[in-house]
Amino acid sequence: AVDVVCLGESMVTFLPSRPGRLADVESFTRSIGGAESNVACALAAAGHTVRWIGRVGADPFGDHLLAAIGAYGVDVSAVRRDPARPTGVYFRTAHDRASGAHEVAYYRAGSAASAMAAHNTDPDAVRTGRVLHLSGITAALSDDCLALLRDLTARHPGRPLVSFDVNHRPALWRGPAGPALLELARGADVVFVGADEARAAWGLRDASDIRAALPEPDVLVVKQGSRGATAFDRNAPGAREFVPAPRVDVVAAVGAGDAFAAGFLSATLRGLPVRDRLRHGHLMAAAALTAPGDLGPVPARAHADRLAALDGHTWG
Ligand code: KDG
Repeated sequence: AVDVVCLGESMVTFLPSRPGRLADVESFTRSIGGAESNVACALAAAGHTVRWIGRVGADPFGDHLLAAIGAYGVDVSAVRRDPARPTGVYFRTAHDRASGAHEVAYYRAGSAASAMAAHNTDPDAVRTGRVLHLSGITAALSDDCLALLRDLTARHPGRPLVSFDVNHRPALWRGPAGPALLELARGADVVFVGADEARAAWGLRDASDIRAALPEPDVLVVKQGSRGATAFDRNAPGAREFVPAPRVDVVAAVGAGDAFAAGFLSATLRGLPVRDRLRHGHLMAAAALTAPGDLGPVPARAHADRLAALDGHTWG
């Protein structure tokens, strides 16, 4: 069994060569994106055994994703190729330091990944990890994808530890996302949600309100942007822990949440206490925030441990 299985859509990502609106930028560099495969790559780079399960087209971009994700050391052998549907693609703008705003253009409706369903997903490949990591993005891709996530978050004995990043993407939902995202989060063991997402999807204001609405997961992590993150862990003394985020000069914010989840899950697999899980989440996020792509360079484990052990100014 591998440490972690991540399931979701991966896309070829086009990063702009300069700041500006999508309507104005003329050239882009090809890269890779997709929340769950980002988590998979970061965890593999951090030394874990990881399988990514997705569906890509039988096209050159599908070839590229398999090669690029495989090059991180992620097992891509359970990824299916779809001869009838294309690999998803997305373009985004550079981070605007002044406003923090960015534009995203998805070309993924009807993509190969949107055809993921229980009947074409190998159940052994999905369930034979210690952790199964999923996200709310998949739920928005199609009815079949939503049904697959419902299946995978159903509680039953012997299932892997189910990790769920809410990843609210309003642009992908045709109806309201809130109820489905809440239902899926309730079925998970570890949940990641941004305070901004919880406000947009569920109208909830602070970490305590979010915990009150989501009491089921053993671990709930509320990410409070540049301020830090709060974890509620039913099995930890104190049950609630806040760790401030280190201050960084943001180059690109996209992918920081995935990096945070990877750092937190890596520390979880290593049995570290909740404070250190949060610190490792912040460190991976800082690496992603200070790199232009959706995936940042992952610090070596010994290096990350030294940074996580720093006190004083670093961790407030
Ligand atoms: O979390 C980063 C992702 O948003 C990005 O890589 C693309 O998966 C993606 C999405 O659906 O927005």
